[in-house]
Amino acid sequence: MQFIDKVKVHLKAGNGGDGIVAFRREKYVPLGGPAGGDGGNGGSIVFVADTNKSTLLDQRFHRSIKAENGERGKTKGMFGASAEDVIVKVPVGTIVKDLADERVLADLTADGQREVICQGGKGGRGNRHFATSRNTAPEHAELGTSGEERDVEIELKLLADVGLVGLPSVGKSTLLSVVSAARPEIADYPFTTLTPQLGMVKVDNTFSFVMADLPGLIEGAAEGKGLGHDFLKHIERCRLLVHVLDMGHEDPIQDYEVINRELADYPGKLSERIQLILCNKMDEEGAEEKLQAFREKYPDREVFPASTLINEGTEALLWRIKQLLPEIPLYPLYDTELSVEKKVFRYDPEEEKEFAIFREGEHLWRLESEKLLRRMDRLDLHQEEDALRFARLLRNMGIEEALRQEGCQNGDEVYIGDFAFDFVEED
Ligand SMILES: Nc1nc2c(ncn2[C@@H]2O[C@H](COP(=O)(O)OP(=O)(O)OP(=O)(O)O)[C@@H](O)[C@H]2O)c(=O)[nH]1
Ligand SMILES: [Mg+2]
Repeated sequence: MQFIDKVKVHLKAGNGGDGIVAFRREKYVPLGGPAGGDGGNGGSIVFVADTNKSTLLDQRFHRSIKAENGERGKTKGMFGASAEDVIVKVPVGTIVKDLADERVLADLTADGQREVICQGGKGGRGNRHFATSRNTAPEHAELGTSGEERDVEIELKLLADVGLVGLPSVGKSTLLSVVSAARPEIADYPFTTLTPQLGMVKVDNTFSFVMADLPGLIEGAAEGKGLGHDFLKHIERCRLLVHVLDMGHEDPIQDYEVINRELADYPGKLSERIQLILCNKMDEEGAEEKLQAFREKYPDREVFPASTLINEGTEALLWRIKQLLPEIPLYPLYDTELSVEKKVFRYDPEEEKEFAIFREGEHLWRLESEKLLRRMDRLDLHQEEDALRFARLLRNMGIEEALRQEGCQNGDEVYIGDFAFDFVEED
Protein backbone atom coordinates (compact mmCIF):
# COMPACT_ATOMS: atom_id res chain seq x y z
CA MET A 1 0.00 0.00 0.00
CA GLN A 2 1.38 3.30 -0.99
CA PHE A 3 0.96 5.96 1.55
CA ILE A 4 -0.18 9.11 -0.18
CA ASP A 5 -0.10 11.89 2.27
CA LYS A 6 0.16 15.19 0.43
CA VAL A 7 -1.56 16.49 -2.67
CA LYS A 8 -1.88 19.95 -4.18
CA VAL A 9 -5.23 20.80 -5.70
CA HIS A 10 -6.72 23.81 -7.42
CA LEU A 11 -10.22 24.72 -6.27
CA LYS A 12 -12.75 27.05 -7.81
CA ALA A 13 -16.21 27.63 -6.40
CA GLY A 14 -19.01 28.65 -8.77
CA ASN A 15 -19.79 32.29 -9.41
CA GLY A 16 -23.12 33.72 -8.43
CA GLY A 17 -25.48 34.32 -11.35
CA ASP A 18 -26.18 37.94 -12.25
CA GLY A 19 -29.44 39.55 -11.34
CA ILE A 20 -31.20 40.93 -14.37
CA VAL A 21 -33.09 44.01 -15.44
CA ALA A 22 -36.56 43.25 -16.73
CA PHE A 23 -40.02 44.80 -16.58
CA ARG A 24 -43.37 43.26 -16.31
CA ARG A 25 -45.34 43.57 -19.49
CA GLU A 26 -48.66 42.01 -18.99
CA LYS A 27 -51.93 42.39 -20.70
CA TYR A 28 -54.23 44.83 -18.98
CA VAL A 29 -51.44 46.11 -16.77
CA PRO A 30 -50.61 49.54 -18.06
CA LEU A 31 -47.47 50.22 -16.04
CA GLY A 32 -45.36 47.11 -15.63
CA GLY A 33 -43.10 47.14 -12.60
CA PRO A 34 -39.50 45.98 -12.46
CA ALA A 35 -39.42 42.18 -12.67
CA GLY A 36 -35.81 41.19 -13.09
CA GLY A 37 -35.11 38.08 -11.05
CA ASP A 38 -32.13 37.30 -8.87
CA GLY A 39 -29.22 35.18 -9.98
CA GLY A 40 -28.69 31.84 -8.31
CA ASN A 41 -25.79 31.17 -5.93
CA GLY A 42 -22.66 29.47 -7.21
CA GLY A 43 -21.79 26.05 -5.86
CA SER A 44 -19.36 25.85 -2.95
CA ILE A 45 -16.61 23.30 -2.52
CA VAL A 46 -17.16 21.42 0.69
CA PHE A 47 -14.76 18.91 2.23
CA VAL A 48 -16.27 16.10 4.26
CA ALA A 49 -14.34 13.69 6.45
CA ASP A 50 -15.28 10.11 5.73
CA THR A 51 -14.04 7.06 7.61
CA ASN A 52 -14.48 4.97 4.47
CA LYS A 53 -11.61 6.84 2.86
CA SER A 54 -8.09 6.01 3.86
CA THR A 55 -5.95 7.74 1.27
CA LEU A 56 -5.83 10.90 -0.79
CA LEU A 57 -5.76 8.86 -3.98
CA ASP A 58 -8.88 10.48 -5.44
CA GLN A 59 -7.33 13.89 -5.07
CA ARG A 60 -4.16 12.72 -6.72
CA PHE A 61 -6.14 12.02 -9.88
CA HIS A 62 -8.33 15.10 -9.71
CA ARG A 63 -5.98 17.98 -9.30
CA SER A 64 -8.58 20.56 -10.10
CA ILE A 65 -12.05 20.74 -8.62
CA LYS A 66 -14.67 23.16 -9.84
CA ALA A 67 -18.21 23.92 -8.78
CA GLU A 68 -20.83 25.16 -11.26
CA ASN A 69 -21.93 28.76 -11.53
CA GLY A 70 -25.37 29.95 -10.46
CA GLU A 71 -27.84 30.77 -13.21
CA ARG A 72 -28.69 34.29 -14.22
CA GLY A 73 -31.93 35.67 -12.92
CA LYS A 74 -34.97 35.39 -15.15
CA THR A 75 -37.80 37.62 -16.21
CA LYS A 76 -41.08 37.76 -14.31
CA GLY A 77 -39.16 37.90 -11.08
CA MET A 78 -37.93 34.33 -11.33
CA PHE A 79 -34.75 33.26 -9.63
CA GLY A 80 -31.91 31.66 -11.50
CA ALA A 81 -31.15 28.20 -10.17
CA SER A 82 -28.40 27.84 -7.59
CA ALA A 83 -25.63 25.41 -8.42
CA GLU A 84 -25.02 22.30 -6.33
CA ASP A 85 -22.16 22.22 -3.88
CA VAL A 86 -19.30 19.91 -4.77
CA ILE A 87 -18.61 17.47 -1.96
CA VAL A 88 -15.03 16.22 -1.64
CA LYS A 89 -14.71 13.18 0.58
CA VAL A 90 -11.41 12.85 2.38
CA PRO A 91 -10.09 10.55 5.11
CA VAL A 92 -10.50 11.53 8.73
CA GLY A 93 -7.21 13.17 9.68
CA THR A 94 -6.98 15.39 6.63
CA ILE A 95 -5.73 18.94 6.87
CA VAL A 96 -6.40 21.52 4.19
CA LYS A 97 -3.99 24.43 3.87
CA ASP A 98 -4.13 27.49 1.68
CA LEU A 99 -0.94 27.41 -0.40
CA ALA A 100 -0.84 31.19 -0.69
CA ASP A 101 -0.30 31.83 3.00
CA GLU A 102 0.02 28.39 4.60
CA ARG A 103 -3.10 29.08 6.61
CA VAL A 104 -4.92 26.01 7.85
CA LEU A 105 -8.41 26.15 6.38
CA ALA A 106 -9.71 22.97 7.89
CA ASP A 107 -8.66 20.16 10.16
CA LEU A 108 -11.02 17.29 9.57
CA THR A 109 -10.84 15.15 12.68
CA ALA A 110 -14.30 13.64 12.97
CA ASP A 111 -16.31 11.43 10.67
CA GLY A 112 -18.88 13.50 8.81
CA GLN A 113 -17.25 16.83 9.62
CA ARG A 114 -17.96 19.35 6.83
CA GLU A 115 -15.90 22.40 6.01
CA VAL A 116 -16.59 24.89 3.25
CA ILE A 117 -13.20 25.40 1.65
CA CYS A 118 -14.32 27.61 -1.23
CA GLN A 119 -17.52 29.57 -0.83
CA GLY A 120 -19.66 29.86 -3.93
CA GLY A 121 -20.50 33.38 -5.15
CA LYS A 122 -23.80 34.92 -4.24
CA GLY A 123 -26.35 35.57 -6.93
CA GLY A 124 -26.94 39.24 -7.76
CA ARG A 125 -30.30 40.80 -7.07
CA GLY A 126 -32.57 41.64 -9.97
CA ASN A 127 -33.87 45.11 -10.59
CA ARG A 128 -37.11 44.59 -8.79
CA HIS A 129 -35.19 44.95 -5.54
CA PHE A 130 -34.20 48.45 -6.45
CA ALA A 131 -37.56 50.05 -7.00
CA THR A 132 -38.22 53.04 -4.77
CA SER A 133 -41.03 55.51 -4.68
CA ARG A 134 -38.90 57.92 -6.71
CA ASN A 135 -37.66 55.40 -9.19
CA THR A 136 -40.25 52.80 -9.92
CA ALA A 137 -38.42 51.57 -12.98
CA PRO A 138 -34.83 50.96 -11.88
CA GLU A 139 -32.53 49.98 -14.69
CA HIS A 140 -29.88 48.32 -12.67
CA ALA A 141 -29.36 44.91 -11.18
CA GLU A 142 -26.51 43.42 -9.18
CA LEU A 143 -23.89 41.18 -10.67
CA GLY A 144 -23.27 37.86 -8.99
CA THR A 145 -20.13 37.72 -6.88
CA SER A 146 -17.24 35.46 -7.84
CA GLY A 147 -16.82 32.12 -6.20
CA GLU A 148 -13.68 31.72 -4.12
CA GLU A 149 -10.68 30.25 -5.88
CA ARG A 150 -7.57 28.93 -4.21
CA ASP A 151 -4.74 26.46 -4.42
CA VAL A 152 -4.68 24.18 -1.45
CA GLU A 153 -2.47 21.49 -0.11
CA ILE A 154 -4.31 18.52 1.30
CA GLU A 155 -2.35 16.58 3.83
CA LEU A 156 -3.21 13.37 5.55
CA LYS A 157 -1.76 12.90 8.96
CA LEU A 158 -1.45 9.29 9.84
CA LEU A 159 -4.19 8.51 12.27
CA ALA A 160 -3.33 5.88 14.77
CA ASP A 161 -4.42 5.34 18.30
CA VAL A 162 -1.10 4.03 19.44
CA GLY A 163 2.31 4.91 18.05
CA LEU A 164 5.48 2.90 18.64
CA VAL A 165 8.56 4.94 19.38
CA GLY A 166 12.09 3.93 20.18
CA LEU A 167 15.61 3.60 18.86
CA PRO A 168 16.20 1.49 15.75
CA SER A 169 16.24 -2.29 16.15
CA VAL A 170 14.58 -2.39 19.57
CA GLY A 171 11.78 -4.60 18.22
CA LYS A 172 8.97 -2.20 17.29
CA SER A 173 8.12 -4.01 14.08
CA THR A 174 8.36 -7.33 15.84
CA LEU A 175 5.79 -6.11 18.36
CA LEU A 176 3.39 -5.03 15.60
CA SER A 177 3.84 -8.36 13.83
CA VAL A 178 2.87 -10.41 16.88
CA VAL A 179 -0.14 -8.37 17.96
CA SER A 180 -1.67 -7.65 14.55
CA ALA A 181 -1.99 -9.16 11.10
CA ALA A 182 0.46 -6.61 9.73
CA ARG A 183 3.67 -8.06 8.34
CA PRO A 184 6.31 -5.36 8.62
CA GLU A 185 9.86 -6.13 7.65
CA ILE A 186 11.98 -7.22 10.58
CA ALA A 187 15.76 -7.33 10.55
CA ASP A 188 18.72 -6.85 12.81
CA TYR A 189 20.01 -3.71 11.10
CA PRO A 190 18.89 -0.19 11.98
CA PHE A 191 16.22 1.60 9.97
CA THR A 192 14.59 -1.52 8.65
CA THR A 193 11.30 0.31 8.80
CA LEU A 194 11.32 3.23 6.35
CA THR A 195 7.64 4.14 6.16
CA PRO A 196 5.04 3.97 8.86
CA GLN A 197 3.21 0.66 9.02
CA LEU A 198 -0.25 0.32 10.38
CA GLY A 199 -1.84 -2.67 12.02
CA MET A 200 -5.24 -3.29 13.54
CA VAL A 201 -4.87 -4.80 16.97
CA LYS A 202 -7.79 -6.78 18.30
CA VAL A 203 -7.67 -6.99 22.07
CA ASP A 204 -10.88 -8.96 22.42
CA ASN A 205 -14.19 -9.16 20.63
CA THR A 206 -15.24 -5.74 21.77
CA PHE A 207 -12.12 -3.67 21.41
CA SER A 208 -9.57 -3.03 18.70
CA PHE A 209 -7.28 -0.15 17.92
CA VAL A 210 -4.80 1.00 15.28
CA MET A 211 -1.11 0.69 16.04
CA ALA A 212 1.49 2.53 14.00
CA ASP A 213 4.99 1.16 13.71
CA LEU A 214 7.28 4.04 12.99
CA PRO A 215 10.85 4.30 11.78
CA GLY A 216 13.41 4.32 14.55
CA LEU A 217 14.36 7.62 16.13
CA ILE A 218 17.90 8.64 16.93
CA GLU A 219 19.47 11.49 18.82
CA GLY A 220 18.93 14.67 16.80
CA ALA A 221 15.78 13.38 15.08
CA ALA A 222 13.89 16.51 16.05
CA GLU A 223 16.42 18.51 14.01
CA GLY A 224 16.07 16.15 11.10
CA LYS A 225 18.65 13.46 11.80
CA GLY A 226 17.94 9.94 10.64
CA LEU A 227 14.47 9.25 9.35
CA GLY A 228 12.73 10.40 12.46
CA HIS A 229 11.87 13.93 11.54
CA ASP A 230 9.61 13.14 8.61
CA PHE A 231 7.72 10.68 10.67
CA LEU A 232 7.60 12.38 14.00
CA LYS A 233 4.80 14.42 12.47
CA HIS A 234 2.83 11.25 11.90
CA ILE A 235 2.75 10.46 15.58
CA GLU A 236 1.34 13.86 16.43
CA ARG A 237 -2.10 12.34 16.14
CA CYS A 238 -1.37 9.24 18.19
CA ARG A 239 -3.30 9.29 21.39
CA LEU A 240 -0.91 7.09 23.25
CA LEU A 241 2.71 6.11 22.73
CA VAL A 242 4.37 2.83 23.45
CA HIS A 243 8.02 3.43 24.07
CA VAL A 244 9.97 0.31 23.20
CA LEU A 245 13.31 -0.29 24.95
CA ASP A 246 15.87 -2.96 24.17
CA MET A 247 16.85 -4.42 27.54
CA GLY A 248 19.77 -6.16 25.89
CA HIS A 249 21.30 -2.75 25.20
CA GLU A 250 24.09 -1.48 27.36
CA ASP A 251 22.13 1.35 28.93
CA PRO A 252 18.35 1.28 28.37
CA ILE A 253 17.88 4.19 30.79
CA GLN A 254 20.01 6.39 28.59
CA ASP A 255 18.18 5.17 25.47
CA TYR A 256 14.91 6.09 27.13
CA GLU A 257 16.11 9.58 27.93
CA VAL A 258 17.49 10.18 24.45
CA ILE A 259 14.14 9.43 22.83
CA ASN A 260 12.22 11.50 25.35
CA ARG A 261 14.45 14.47 24.64
CA GLU A 262 13.70 14.16 20.92
CA LEU A 263 9.99 14.03 21.61
CA ALA A 264 10.26 17.10 23.82
CA ASP A 265 12.23 18.97 21.15
CA TYR A 266 9.63 18.38 18.50
CA PRO A 267 7.00 21.10 18.41
CA GLY A 268 3.96 18.84 18.59
CA LYS A 269 3.90 18.45 22.39
CA LEU A 270 4.68 14.79 21.88
CA SER A 271 6.30 14.46 25.26
CA GLU A 272 2.95 15.17 26.88
CA ARG A 273 1.41 12.03 25.42
CA ILE A 274 0.78 9.16 27.79
CA GLN A 275 3.60 6.68 27.41
CA LEU A 276 3.63 3.03 28.26
CA ILE A 277 7.07 1.50 28.34
CA LEU A 278 7.64 -1.86 26.77
CA CYS A 279 10.88 -3.29 28.11
CA ASN A 280 11.65 -5.67 25.29
CA LYS A 281 14.12 -8.50 24.76
CA MET A 282 13.85 -9.66 28.37
CA ASP A 283 15.39 -12.90 27.14
CA GLU A 284 18.72 -11.13 26.72
CA GLU A 285 21.43 -11.51 29.30
CA GLY A 286 21.40 -8.96 32.10
CA ALA A 287 17.90 -7.77 31.17
CA GLU A 288 16.44 -8.43 34.63
CA GLU A 289 19.02 -6.25 36.37
CA LYS A 290 18.54 -3.45 33.89
CA LEU A 291 14.79 -3.65 34.34
CA GLN A 292 15.32 -3.38 38.09
CA ALA A 293 17.55 -0.36 37.63
CA PHE A 294 15.00 1.29 35.36
CA ARG A 295 12.21 0.77 37.87
CA GLU A 296 14.31 2.29 40.62
CA LYS A 297 15.16 5.35 38.59
CA TYR A 298 11.61 5.82 37.28
CA PRO A 299 9.29 4.33 39.91
CA ASP A 300 6.23 6.17 38.59
CA ARG A 301 6.41 4.89 35.00
CA GLU A 302 4.25 2.09 33.71
CA VAL A 303 6.56 -0.66 32.59
CA PHE A 304 5.75 -3.87 30.71
CA PRO A 305 8.52 -6.45 30.49
CA ALA A 306 8.27 -8.48 27.30
CA SER A 307 9.95 -10.63 24.77
CA THR A 308 8.23 -9.78 21.52
CA LEU A 309 10.20 -12.37 19.57
CA ILE A 310 8.26 -15.12 21.34
CA ASN A 311 5.21 -12.94 21.99
CA GLU A 312 5.62 -12.97 25.73
CA GLY A 313 4.38 -10.12 27.91
CA THR A 314 2.48 -8.29 25.19
CA GLU A 315 -0.96 -9.20 26.48
CA ALA A 316 -0.66 -7.09 29.63
CA LEU A 317 0.29 -4.12 27.45
CA LEU A 318 -2.75 -4.57 25.21
CA TRP A 319 -5.14 -4.80 28.15
CA ARG A 320 -3.74 -1.63 29.63
CA ILE A 321 -4.18 0.12 26.27
CA LYS A 322 -7.75 -1.06 26.16
CA GLN A 323 -8.31 0.50 29.57
CA LEU A 324 -6.68 3.81 28.73
CA LEU A 325 -7.65 4.60 25.15
CA PRO A 326 -11.32 5.39 25.58
CA GLU A 327 -10.42 8.13 28.04
CA ILE A 328 -7.84 9.84 25.84
CA PRO A 329 -9.12 12.50 23.47
CA LEU A 330 -8.13 12.95 19.86
CA TYR A 331 -5.52 15.59 19.48
CA PRO A 332 -6.54 18.36 17.13
CA LEU A 333 -3.43 19.60 15.42
CA TYR A 334 -4.28 23.18 14.78
CA ASP A 335 -6.89 25.59 15.89
CA THR A 336 -8.86 26.03 12.74
CA GLU A 337 -9.53 29.54 11.67
CA LEU A 338 -12.39 29.34 9.28
CA SER A 339 -13.20 32.86 10.26
CA VAL A 340 -15.84 33.67 7.70
CA GLU A 341 -18.04 30.63 7.92
CA LYS A 342 -18.58 30.69 11.63
CA LYS A 343 -21.32 28.27 12.40
CA VAL A 344 -23.43 29.48 15.21
CA PHE A 345 -26.35 27.17 15.22
CA ARG A 346 -26.63 23.65 14.00
CA TYR A 347 -29.70 21.82 12.93
CA ASP A 348 -30.26 19.04 15.36
CA PRO A 349 -33.01 16.68 14.22
CA GLU A 350 -33.43 15.28 17.71
CA GLU A 351 -34.33 18.62 19.11
CA GLU A 352 -36.79 19.22 16.33
CA LYS A 353 -35.57 22.71 15.71
CA GLU A 354 -37.34 24.07 12.74
CA PHE A 355 -34.54 26.22 11.47
CA ALA A 356 -30.81 26.73 11.56
CA ILE A 357 -28.83 29.93 11.31
CA PHE A 358 -25.35 30.23 9.86
CA ARG A 359 -23.17 33.28 9.89
CA GLU A 360 -21.64 33.72 6.46
CA GLY A 361 -20.01 37.08 6.86
CA GLU A 362 -19.91 40.21 8.99
CA HIS A 363 -23.40 41.22 7.95
CA LEU A 364 -24.53 38.18 6.06
CA TRP A 365 -26.57 35.31 7.43
CA ARG A 366 -27.94 32.16 5.98
CA LEU A 367 -31.13 30.60 7.20
CA GLU A 368 -32.08 27.00 6.65
CA SER A 369 -35.59 25.85 7.30
CA GLU A 370 -37.61 23.33 5.35
CA LYS A 371 -40.73 24.50 7.06
CA LEU A 372 -40.23 28.15 6.24
CA LEU A 373 -39.33 27.33 2.65
CA ARG A 374 -42.54 25.36 2.26
CA ARG A 375 -44.55 28.27 3.58
CA MET A 376 -42.67 30.69 1.37
CA ASP A 377 -43.63 28.69 -1.69
CA ARG A 378 -47.12 29.98 -1.27
CA LEU A 379 -46.15 33.59 -0.74
CA ASP A 380 -45.39 36.22 -3.30
CA LEU A 381 -42.86 38.09 -1.30
CA HIS A 382 -43.01 41.13 -3.49
CA GLN A 383 -46.57 41.78 -2.46
CA GLU A 384 -46.69 43.82 0.66
CA GLU A 385 -49.31 41.68 2.26
CA ASP A 386 -47.31 38.50 1.79
CA ALA A 387 -44.12 40.22 2.89
CA LEU A 388 -45.88 41.01 6.16
CA ARG A 389 -47.00 37.42 6.45
CA PHE A 390 -43.41 36.37 5.97
CA ALA A 391 -42.28 38.75 8.70
CA ARG A 392 -44.90 37.31 11.02
CA LEU A 393 -43.72 33.79 10.22
CA LEU A 394 -40.17 34.77 11.12
CA ARG A 395 -41.38 36.11 14.41
CA ASN A 396 -43.72 33.24 15.26
CA MET A 397 -41.20 30.55 14.44
CA GLY A 398 -38.73 32.28 16.77
CA ILE A 399 -36.33 32.98 13.94
CA GLU A 400 -36.28 36.71 14.43
CA GLU A 401 -35.38 36.35 18.08
CA ALA A 402 -32.76 33.71 17.34
CA LEU A 403 -31.14 35.91 14.70
CA ARG A 404 -31.01 38.77 17.14
CA GLN A 405 -29.48 36.55 19.80
CA GLU A 406 -26.79 35.35 17.44
CA GLY A 407 -25.82 38.94 16.78
CA CYS A 408 -27.71 39.82 13.64
CA GLN A 409 -27.96 43.59 13.41
CA ASN A 410 -30.24 46.12 11.87
CA GLY A 411 -29.58 46.16 8.14
CA ASP A 412 -27.81 42.79 7.97
CA GLU A 413 -28.67 40.62 5.04
CA VAL A 414 -30.25 37.25 5.64
CA TYR A 415 -30.93 34.71 2.97
CA ILE A 416 -32.87 31.53 2.81
CA GLY A 417 -32.72 29.41 -0.32
CA ASP A 418 -32.68 31.90 -3.13
CA PHE A 419 -34.39 34.64 -1.26
CA ALA A 420 -32.61 37.45 0.52
CA PHE A 421 -34.09 39.97 2.90
CA ASP A 422 -32.79 42.69 5.13
CA PHE A 423 -33.04 42.29 8.86
CA VAL A 424 -34.80 45.43 9.96
CA GLU A 425 -35.36 46.25 13.60
CA GLU A 426 -38.45 48.31 14.15
CA ASP A 427 -38.26 50.82 16.87
N1 LIG B 1 16.45 -11.39 21.59
C1 LIG B 1 15.39 -10.77 21.12
N2 LIG B 1 15.43 -10.19 19.91
C2 LIG B 1 14.34 -9.56 19.46
C3 LIG B 1 13.16 -9.49 20.21
N3 LIG B 1 12.26 -8.79 19.52
C4 LIG B 1 12.84 -8.45 18.35
N4 LIG B 1 14.12 -8.91 18.29
C5 LIG B 1 15.08 -8.75 17.19
O1 LIG B 1 15.52 -7.41 17.11
C6 LIG B 1 15.84 -7.07 15.76
C7 LIG B 1 15.14 -5.79 15.36
O2 LIG B 1 13.75 -5.98 15.36
P1 LIG B 1 12.76 -5.03 14.59
O3 LIG B 1 11.41 -5.42 15.04
O4 LIG B 1 13.05 -4.99 13.15
O5 LIG B 1 13.16 -3.64 15.27
P2 LIG B 1 12.60 -2.19 14.96
O6 LIG B 1 12.51 -1.48 16.25
O7 LIG B 1 11.37 -2.26 14.14
O8 LIG B 1 13.79 -1.54 14.11
P3 LIG B 1 13.78 -0.36 13.04
O9 LIG B 1 12.63 -0.61 12.10
O10 LIG B 1 15.09 -0.44 12.37
O11 LIG B 1 13.62 0.89 13.81
C8 LIG B 1 15.40 -8.25 14.90
O12 LIG B 1 16.53 -9.02 14.58
C9 LIG B 1 14.46 -9.01 15.83
O13 LIG B 1 14.47 -10.41 15.56
C10 LIG B 1 13.15 -10.13 21.52
O14 LIG B 1 12.16 -10.12 22.26
N5 LIG B 1 14.27 -10.73 21.89
MG1 LIG C 1 10.97 -1.62 12.33
